Amino acid sequence: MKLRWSPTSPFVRKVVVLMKEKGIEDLVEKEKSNPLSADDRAETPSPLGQIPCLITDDGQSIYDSPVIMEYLDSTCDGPEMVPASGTARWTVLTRQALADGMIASMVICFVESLKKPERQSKGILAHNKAIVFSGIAALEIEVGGFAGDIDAGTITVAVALAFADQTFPDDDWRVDNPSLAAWFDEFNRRSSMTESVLMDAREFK
Ligand SMILES: N[C@@H](CCC(=O)N[C@@H](CS)C(=O)NCC(=O)O)C(=O)O
Repeated sequence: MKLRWSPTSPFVRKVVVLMKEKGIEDLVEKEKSNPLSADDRAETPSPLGQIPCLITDDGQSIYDSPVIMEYLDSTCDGPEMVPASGTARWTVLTRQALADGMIASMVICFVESLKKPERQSKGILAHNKAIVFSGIAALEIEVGGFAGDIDAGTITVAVALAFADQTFPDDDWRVDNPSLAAWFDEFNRRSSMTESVLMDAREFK
């Protein structure tokens, strides 16, 4: 299998953390792709041109990150990351969707930040930042229910919180969300997280 990959993408990072947690990283060859490069986007088999995109051994393209995670979970050995059925399944997938939405809003903030200051939209930045902090407030209430779980939901939450530190360095979400902060502090020490820290997309060539 091949993964269209970049060390700058939080959506790719989710997949990488899952592969490390399942112990299957060796099964997947990483192929570098810069999401800011039109040439690289054209080479990605997804018609959306986005990463992550997984290419299976028989040539099937699988995207986006939740689908790749579920594919790897259901076809490879290792601890289960997406429960197969029941309430647990919908809880994990919904938690993943919440954190994915937060990441998508932060990607919008990042793209906005690439513009000259006078061309940046304060409205777009404020709206998307509010989405992220609303997600964080919801997770602060939920965290007692998922502390200790390692699954597609908690992996995505951890990647989103790490990306919030990178996206909003001057707004420490930990101040108003102490339980989530304590959970993240522990999760973030896992080798799957310390070995997959993102680099700034502005520095990636
Ligand atoms: N919903 C997708 C989002 C993927 C995504 O937005 N990837 C970004 C990189 S972080 C990308 O490839 N952007 C390039 C583009 O949209 O042109 C997922 O979960 O995989």
